[in-house]
Amino acid sequence: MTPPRHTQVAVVGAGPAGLLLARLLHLSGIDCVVLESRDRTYVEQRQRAGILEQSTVDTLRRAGAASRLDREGLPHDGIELRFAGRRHRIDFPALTGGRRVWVHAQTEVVKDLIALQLKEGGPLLFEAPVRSVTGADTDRCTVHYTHEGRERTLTCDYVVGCDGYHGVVRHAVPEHARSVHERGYPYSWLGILAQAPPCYDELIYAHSERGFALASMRSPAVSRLYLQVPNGTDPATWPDERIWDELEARLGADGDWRLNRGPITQKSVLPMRSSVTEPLRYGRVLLAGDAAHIVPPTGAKGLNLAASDVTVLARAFAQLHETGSTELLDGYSDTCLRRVWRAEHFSYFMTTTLHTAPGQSSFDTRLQLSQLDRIATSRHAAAELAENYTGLPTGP
Ligand code: RFL
Ligand code: PHB
Repeated sequence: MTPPRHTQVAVVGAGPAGLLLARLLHLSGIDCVVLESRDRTYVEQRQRAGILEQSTVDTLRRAGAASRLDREGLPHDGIELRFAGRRHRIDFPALTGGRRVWVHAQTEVVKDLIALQLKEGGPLLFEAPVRSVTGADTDRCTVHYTHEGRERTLTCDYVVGCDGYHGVVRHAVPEHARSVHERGYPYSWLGILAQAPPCYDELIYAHSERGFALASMRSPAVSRLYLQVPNGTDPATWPDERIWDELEARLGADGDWRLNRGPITQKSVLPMRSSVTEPLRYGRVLLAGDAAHIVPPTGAKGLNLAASDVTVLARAFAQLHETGSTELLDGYSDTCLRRVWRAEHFSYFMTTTLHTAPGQSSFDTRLQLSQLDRIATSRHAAAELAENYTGLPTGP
């Protein structure tokens, strides 16, 4: 099949942001073409997020992409904080007026959205890397990409960069028109996937003198676990037994608590960064998801922010399509950035409260423990965490 030469909306990137946007546009009768640089297997296997907020689940349901999520996803009504030998549960519905989250792997969301797009949606081209986008400030943009060894172009009314943190679409915005706000962290996560039943029925976020640890899951038979490690750590220096021993030491709250050990099927080190590129729109180019902002994973916000950006954007394109009004599109950047900055703050807060920085002073550790004690003893402090974790409703 010859790829189309023109479309209404060109979507660059087939991660959760690009795929969900394409689905929502299809449901509004808007033409789009999705261009993805990697192959389908790679995109479907990339291990990433595991927590979906209520509003992400609501959007996936509205998009008709939640049947497996509704069968296999695990609703969670709380998380456990462990610190200073104490265990404290945050009860989400009680603190937020009924909101909760779902444990459901990003890989599964992506597989279902790809299957729907290929069956019902517009063209989705894999192994089609976009090189550049031109004409952002003209009436019509051009996307330059490669497919099956040939240089191709796609003209469109709008381009949406859903091409992740290392994407190219943001470079279509001149440097004078964008600003980047960034922050690094002096630690990374070693993440594993293990064939072992989860050690607990909710997620455990643990502060410890040895560093942060997180116990999550993918299913009743598969655990997903993370350990804080120094930046630049080679996963090969962490044999399986060392990982299990360290997880047990950091997560253990009392003597009789045990982790379920099992074969480790995946092991990788993930650096952490906070970054926001502003604004999210320049002329006919828009940015969504990790292409515009990233957060450290401690607040479980990245995928959910990507989903809320494209929910707002799809509504704006639907308004334009139906009424000719650009009102929502003109407000897209401001609407999203408000939520983005809230999530940036929450992710930064969770990260800096739970991790131990190299050379951290005893003063800073006492402040962290005081903050955790406050969350454990004040309904207001716990509600603040619960509201942020379960996510704010998607406006406007
Ligand atoms: P993605 O998923 O990076 O997808 C971008 C896509 O664009 C393609 N691409 C290009 N295509 C064409 N031409 C080019 N020039 C291109 N350049 C890039 C890429 O191949 C890719 O397919 O961005 P998107 O869609 O914005 O989605 C963002 C999420 O993937 C990300 O925010 C989350 O995974 C973050 N995250 C979490 N988020 C949560 O909400 N809850 C969590 O529990 C959670 N846990 C996590 C996480 C991220 C992690 N890592 C690996 C950083 C846990 C981890 C370990
Ligand atoms: C995950 O299950 O991968 C996960 C859960 C919670 C986080 C980060 C990652 O904060």
